[in-house]
Amino acid sequence: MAVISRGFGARRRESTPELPPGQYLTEDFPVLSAGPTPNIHMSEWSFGIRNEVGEVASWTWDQLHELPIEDVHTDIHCVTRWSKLGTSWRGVSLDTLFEGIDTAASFAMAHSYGGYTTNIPLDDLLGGQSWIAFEFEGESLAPEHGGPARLIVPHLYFWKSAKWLRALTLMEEDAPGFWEQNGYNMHGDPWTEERYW
Ligand SMILES: Nc1nc2c(c(=O)[nH]1)N[C@H]1C(S)=C(S)[C@@H](COP(=O)(O)O)O[C@H]1N2
Ligand SMILES: [Mo]
Repeated sequence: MAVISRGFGARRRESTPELPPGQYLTEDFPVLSAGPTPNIHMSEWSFGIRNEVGEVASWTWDQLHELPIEDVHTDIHCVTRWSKLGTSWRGVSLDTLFEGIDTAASFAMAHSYGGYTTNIPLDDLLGGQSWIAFEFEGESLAPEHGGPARLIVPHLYFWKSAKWLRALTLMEEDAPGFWEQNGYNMHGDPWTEERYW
């Protein structure tokens, strides 16, 4: 038993050095949703950021598209152990959206249409590390993958990348989101395997 698992692990690491520990490569794009896919029309869509004193900045779909749009090429890693390398996205950097935001908070809660939540430190959202993405591989983001727009925070496990993103609320103290209340890690770095508590 021990010999077999040791051999398997070693072979996996040699063949794919770019994978975080315990991950395997997939070519397809699994859909992982805790509930039904919400149906959101562009004309009703908006995204808002609420700071810790309750001030809200918000953008309509058209306003979001007037901001600088970036191409993002990145690997993604799901805590259920699949990783996908070299994915292409287009969206707006959270750095751009935070330009006019006055905050001393250190954490954000992402809120999705449909009710999903996930918590992320601002140190992981800012500095060129996260985007609101609305295109995947040159096409509009499919509803099951979070369209019209989702958060991507690709350096953390993919459960932090909230699909159908609706708002970020900024918090001075960290608080658990949906999966975090159910045992997932508050941070979620795939390279140090921050999977669960
Ligand atoms: N709103 C919402 N966002 C979500 C989820 C969800 O259930 N609802 N699942 C998370 C999990 S666990 C993963 S792995 C990724 C899956 O994204 P995909 O379905 O596009 O592969 O979305 C994350 N974002
Ligand atoms: Mo996941």
